[in-house]
Amino acid sequence: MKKSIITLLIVAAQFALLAPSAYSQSQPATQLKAAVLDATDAYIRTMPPGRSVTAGFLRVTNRGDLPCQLVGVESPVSDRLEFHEHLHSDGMMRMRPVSGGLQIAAGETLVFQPGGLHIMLFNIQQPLVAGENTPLQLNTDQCGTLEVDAEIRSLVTKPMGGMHH
Ligand SMILES: [Cu+2]
Repeated sequence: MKKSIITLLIVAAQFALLAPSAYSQSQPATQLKAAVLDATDAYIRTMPPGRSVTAGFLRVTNRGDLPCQLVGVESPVSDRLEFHEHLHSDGMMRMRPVSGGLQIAAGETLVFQPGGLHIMLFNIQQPLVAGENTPLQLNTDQCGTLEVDAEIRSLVTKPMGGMHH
């Protein structure tokens, strides 16, 4: 447990150093193809008026021979992103940040979906326009980074009920 806390601190420190420059130059698409991780069906939701928080979803498949651990995610529209999971407790749907990263075994697919694992994006200061795309960058421990083009989808089509922060 202590080790994972230290790891998180290191990751946080790396974020602090890397975040300002992460999107200063567009990453070539070839970097994505070289990675062992493969993402599909990535999207984030538009926000209701007056809100600055939304959620993102995708499927990540590990096509390599070693496990990959997702340790963080970055976005040009948010300075604070978290992996969240939904829990049912006492008949209530709650969500909480996932601590210690997300392991994806070789050959496995990790699914972020409404009502389950998801990416929370906080402090969004710009409108999200349905139909446009926005990048998400997933950082791993030993499998490099995975840059994903996420579609912005209207909240109206599939509302994510009971979101509270
Ligand atoms: Cu959440």
